[in-house]
Amino acid sequence: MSRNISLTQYLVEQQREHGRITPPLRLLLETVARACKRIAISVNKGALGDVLGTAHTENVQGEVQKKLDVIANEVLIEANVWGGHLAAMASEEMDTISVVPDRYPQGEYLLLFDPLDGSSNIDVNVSIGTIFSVLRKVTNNRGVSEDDFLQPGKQQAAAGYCVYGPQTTLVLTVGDGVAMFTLDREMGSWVLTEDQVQVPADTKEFAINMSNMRHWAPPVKRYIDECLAGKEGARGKDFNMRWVASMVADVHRILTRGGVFMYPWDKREPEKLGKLRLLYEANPMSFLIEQAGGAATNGTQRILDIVPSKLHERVSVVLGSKNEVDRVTAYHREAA
Ligand code: AFP
Repeated sequence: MSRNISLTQYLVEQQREHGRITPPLRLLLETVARACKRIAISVNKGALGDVLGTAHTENVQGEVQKKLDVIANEVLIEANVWGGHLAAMASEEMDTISVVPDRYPQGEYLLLFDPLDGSSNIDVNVSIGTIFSVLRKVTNNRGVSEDDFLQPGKQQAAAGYCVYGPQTTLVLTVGDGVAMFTLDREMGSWVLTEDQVQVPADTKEFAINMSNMRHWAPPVKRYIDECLAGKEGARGKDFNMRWVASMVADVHRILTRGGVFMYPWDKREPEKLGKLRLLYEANPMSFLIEQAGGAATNGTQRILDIVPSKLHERVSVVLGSKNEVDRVTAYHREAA
């Protein structure tokens, strides 16, 4: 059982005893955690606040924005812009990067986020979440540009998410394993409730949107068909299926009890490499999963090794229990 210490104490220990983080990174993570508390308040208002429904605007992906998408994005920007720990931010909800204005000091870190993931679940009261990723600005040229963000996920300094569900839980890695913090609403503070989270290497649970089956590539269809064949089939065991349509909720389940999550490329729009975004969805989730002993590939390549070419680049995702991810990846390599 973990010591029920606060997020602040956890981060101070990571900074002081493990030398894993710098004071500006500690400030960044505490600021993001505080912003997630603020987002949770809006999310929990539901129909009692003016937070449901659409904002009647579109984001860079051409998707209609929900009011909470816009609220969450604004909360994260406003919370992080003044602290002096960041050079710039990037968001699923913004076409281009948001550079820290000259009136504030610029720091060495870059913050990327999907401010509210799972938007299709907002109005039906199903778990949603905020996903964030932290990179260092490695180029020492003056200023900051989109190119500074185009780093492979293995360069991340930290990553995490907050899931707004039956509990409000912040899940975080700074490269020293995965820690989970539950929001104590009476104190208004994050309390460490799990540390050194481990994903079981085997599982009997897969997560995929089955309605897309006819569009999948053969290796994906082969893997899922074997799961569906159960005890009588090649796998010799029965499987269960879960699909929340909130990546945060599906990944949280996998970090908690194992499983394999897949959003693969499919032939509906062949030029699109996948639905999920590399920089602020797949990379942070892959960092967390690998830090917990799991694996994450795009079917053939480790996700954290992919060098991005565009800010809003998409990617095919297979992540979770290592032995299952390895099997799906092997099927793709055999097919290739
Ligand atoms: P939204 O934020 O647009 O609801 O998308 C959520 C998501 O990016 C990811 O969180 C889910 O795993 C996936 O899309 C669900 O996609 P489908 O709705 O196609 O199943």
